Amino acid sequence: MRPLRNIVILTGAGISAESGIDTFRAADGLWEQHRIEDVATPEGFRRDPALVHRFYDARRAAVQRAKPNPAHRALARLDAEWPGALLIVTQNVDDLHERAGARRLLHMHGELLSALCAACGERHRWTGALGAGPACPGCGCAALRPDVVWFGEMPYGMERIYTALQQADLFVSIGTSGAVYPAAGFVAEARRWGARTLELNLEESEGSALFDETRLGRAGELVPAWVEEVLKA
Ligand code: BV8
Repeated sequence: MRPLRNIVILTGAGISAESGIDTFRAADGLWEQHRIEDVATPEGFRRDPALVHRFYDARRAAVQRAKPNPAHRALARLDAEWPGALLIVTQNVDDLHERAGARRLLHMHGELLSALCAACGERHRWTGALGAGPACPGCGCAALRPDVVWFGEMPYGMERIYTALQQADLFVSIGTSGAVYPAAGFVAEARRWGARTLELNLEESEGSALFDETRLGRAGELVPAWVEEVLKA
């Protein structure tokens, strides 16, 4: 077993569940009678921008009322104390990891608190609503969209993620159903490069068979215990 130096952690909606943020499965992928896959797509936005803005404006407001939970805080502690390489790749668009203090963090599916201008490409921190078509602070066009990666769009940071997976000694997946690619393929990629793999989740996921170890339970309990274990080892 090679020494544990480089860690890659993938988080999903399950790590924010105990902060009161709905997971996608909890809403069983439905929102206002629309499948998430239909609302969270460029086609869905073209078809009905007001509906898609309602979906994201509601989530952007909810996230600002939510607080990081012990799982977010435990990963921030690991980030501060781990001497080796660490990368937290989150599929989540909330800002709870950074509000807990995580630094070595990558939002592969974008961020709710960021607006992307479809006209000039600039990104702006955004805490309010986008539904009323505010002007882009950069170019003045009313072309701001949520800065999130929709189905059919290329996730952010893929090169940095694959480089980290190649160098990983340990890959840990926390609170994700393993239903969405390319994130769901990271465990297989990590194994290909010889990493050990651990899953911390409320229930078996679609990828559980690919993990050396799966611990079932709530992230708020499993993650602090695991961080304690790793820092003490
Ligand atoms: C791309 C941002 C290519 C927006 C999101 C057929 C086969 C394979 C792939 C595809 C296919 N057809 C299409 C695809 C590709 C598609 C895809 O994977 N579709 C799925 C539906 C099959 N993927 C894409 O389109 C991706 N892009 O492939 O681009 C490309 C190539 C070249 C050039 C251009 C493009 C982009 C996907 C990103 C979509 N955006 N989010 C937003 O947030 O609104 S996805 C969104 O859903 C999340 O980000 C996340 O990734 C996913 C939901 O997953 P989870 O986070 O896992 O959440 P979920 O609710 O499912 O599960 C929660 C888990 O937590 C559960 O297991 C539960 O048990 C557990 N849990 C609950 N409570 C707790 C807990 N665990 C611990 N403690 C608790 N308390």
